Amino acid sequence: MRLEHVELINVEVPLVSPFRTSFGIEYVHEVLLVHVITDQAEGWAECVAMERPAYSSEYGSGAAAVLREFFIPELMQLGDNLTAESIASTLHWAKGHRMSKAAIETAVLDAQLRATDQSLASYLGAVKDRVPAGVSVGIHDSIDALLTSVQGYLDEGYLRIKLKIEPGWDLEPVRVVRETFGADMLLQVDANTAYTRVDGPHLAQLDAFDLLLIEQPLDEEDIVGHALLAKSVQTPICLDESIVSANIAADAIEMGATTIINIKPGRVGGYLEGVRIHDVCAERNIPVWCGGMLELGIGRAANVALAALPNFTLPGDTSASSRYFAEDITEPFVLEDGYVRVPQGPGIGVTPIPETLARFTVNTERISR
Ligand code: NPQ
Ligand code: MG
Repeated sequence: MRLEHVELINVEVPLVSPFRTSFGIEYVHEVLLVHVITDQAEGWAECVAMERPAYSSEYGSGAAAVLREFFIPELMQLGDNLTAESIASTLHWAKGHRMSKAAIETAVLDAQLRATDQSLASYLGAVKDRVPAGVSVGIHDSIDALLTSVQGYLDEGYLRIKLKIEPGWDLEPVRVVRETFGADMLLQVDANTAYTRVDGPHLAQLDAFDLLLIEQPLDEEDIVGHALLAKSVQTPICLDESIVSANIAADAIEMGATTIINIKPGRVGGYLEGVRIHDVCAERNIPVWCGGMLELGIGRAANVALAALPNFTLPGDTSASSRYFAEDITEPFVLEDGYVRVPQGPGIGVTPIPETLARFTVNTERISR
């Protein structure tokens, strides 16, 4: 396949409500889309870098820069030799920038699969045609407001609730949600690195609430700290930010830092590396689930395909589009009895609706061979 043109498209889509985590609050979702035009087909991907480097060191305009200046020209120079499977090794010289690598790899993979009329789900090894949906619930201004939100998501049919926590918003909201909605509800928490190693005894108080897991309590680089914490907390520790490759996943498991892993393809450099993490975890009896980065339909479609692999045994943050957006740029993903359907069409199975995409687009840059 030959890469002829790449469009870097900046879109801004309003959120249905502000989303607050331990690292900040977002009101409007600003995303970089990657649209590749090859000699055989077109492909789409969504770069999951946030506007600001708050979740990880990557951020939207930086992602566009590294794609424009380095990755896209290098892949164009491959001429006819481009395949999705060769991208990671071609760009291996470049340190980091995994979200940018994931975006270009996924867009090329989408084009390649469309050219051969295969779905991403079947290519990755999916074994399900629908996946259970969890929902990530932001930090609220009051317990009452939180309870109203959680009640709404349960009414919609979400099968698992994840509460965002931080120091000052942890034991009490978790206790009240557990007591209000009962022992049967699947409940977990995500700290997005808001705690430190001395917080072991504090976080151990969450053990009373029968949580599925505590996600990423400590700094992304503190894998040893998570191994230490796991000794003082009964609730399983699940790493998100720390797991940036299959090798790191294997090491973190070996050290006892994580007994469940959140896989986000963007964070680890793409869906192919995501599958490798899935396999590393399956071999070690470590369950995985698919994380989310507030994806639009383009990114959501690909995540749902990945979440259909066999070792994704916990509900993911694979919510319906309406969790974040009143209007998506693709046909929206909807909840059906708490599940989201796995796209079956070629490639990621969805494309942006041109008029809708145009309305949310704030800039388009075209890079040609
Ligand atoms: C997580 N996601 O699991 C992330 C964090 C997160 C669904 O909880 C813009 C872009 C805002 C990406 C806010 C969920 C974001 C973002 C939070 C990712 O840690
Ligand atoms: Mg997380």
